Amino acid sequence: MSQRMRRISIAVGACAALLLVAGCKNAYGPSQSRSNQNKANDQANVNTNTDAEQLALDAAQPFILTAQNNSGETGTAKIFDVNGKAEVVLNMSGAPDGVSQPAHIHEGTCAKLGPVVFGLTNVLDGASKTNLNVPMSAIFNGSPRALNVHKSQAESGVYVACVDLTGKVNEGQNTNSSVNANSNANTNTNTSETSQKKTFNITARNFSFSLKEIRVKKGDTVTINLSNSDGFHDWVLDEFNARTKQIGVGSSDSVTFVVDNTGTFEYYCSVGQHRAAGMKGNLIVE
Ligand SMILES: [Cu+2]
Repeated sequence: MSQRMRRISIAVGACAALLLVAGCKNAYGPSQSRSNQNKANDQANVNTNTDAEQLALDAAQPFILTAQNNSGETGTAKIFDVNGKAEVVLNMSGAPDGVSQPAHIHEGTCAKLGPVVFGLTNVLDGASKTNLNVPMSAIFNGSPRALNVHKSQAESGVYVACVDLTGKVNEGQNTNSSVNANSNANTNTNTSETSQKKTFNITARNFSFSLKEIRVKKGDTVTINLSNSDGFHDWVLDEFNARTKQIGVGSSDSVTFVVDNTGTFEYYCSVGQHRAAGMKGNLIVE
């Protein structure tokens, strides 16, 4: 017997007993108001993020959607990991009230959209949240991807906003620059200083670097040789203005810089949400 059936039968039983004495107009009263309360709770749950979800949402770097076809509709897309699965949250401004707008992640770029890879929850009054049943790496898999919003279900052929998720994916695919920098490592001919040339070989994959920590001394000239075994990545260290090209699988690129400050500095991959997905490490300068 379902809870509701049980509740009704109890109410009916109570009613039968009470009928003799006082009638039972109010026998359903409490049951009815509880049912409404449950509905309100269900509604609230729809809009309530878990703590982990909220933290990930707050930490995620937004992709900025730009307007298309004079829609005046712009916004942000946040794509982040929640318990191993990707979640996508859109916040659009300039969206028409009460109009359900389809949204997708497509193959390709905003300039040249390919087929839909992932359908997202329709944008309604500027908001959309989708829990995709795939890991982040299924979205940021090295192929160009774009996220776009369509005008309405009736006019889904009209695009109103879009953002490229992976940037210029082909740039740097075939770079082999300075891979041999290794051979020059530690051949320091500088006689007047204690600073050294230091070279580190780092392999990138979805979503980590093979070195999580690098230790050097102030004044060192540091070379990072980045190679990529999986996905599409770069290596970026903002404080010393150092960054490799974004490279595809099997490619490599190098960057050389002088560390003129002590401290702990975070390096990371600037592609998509890779940094948030854990693609980072520390350069410690002593
Ligand atoms: Cu990356």
